Amino acid sequence: MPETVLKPRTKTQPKTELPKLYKVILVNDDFTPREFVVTVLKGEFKLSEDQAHRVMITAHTRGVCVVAVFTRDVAETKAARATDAGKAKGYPLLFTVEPEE
Ligand code: TYC
Repeated sequence: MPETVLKPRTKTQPKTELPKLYKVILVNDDFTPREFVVTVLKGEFKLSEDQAHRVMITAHTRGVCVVAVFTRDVAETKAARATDAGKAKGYPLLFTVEPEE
């Protein structure tokens, strides 16, 4: 009697690696005006007035605040543009980038 060959029931999923994500972090300082920080957060990260204000206050009181998470290129470009916006006005405003755990 010929053996019955069973087809495996599981479908093989194509392996598409998810891109690693990076956090953009806002760092507090004693000089940049609060309203300017809010303006940069709204302009560069498309946060609402309310979101931008909360992020700014969190960085102001705790020292740092995660603004948003992006792929590496986008995170680095946005952090650099936002930091440069402060530099252009003579402020030490700083955005850094960290890989997500
Ligand atoms: N600490 C600043 C001030 O009192 C405001 C500020 C908040 C600056 C957050 C930077 O990431 C920052 N004017």
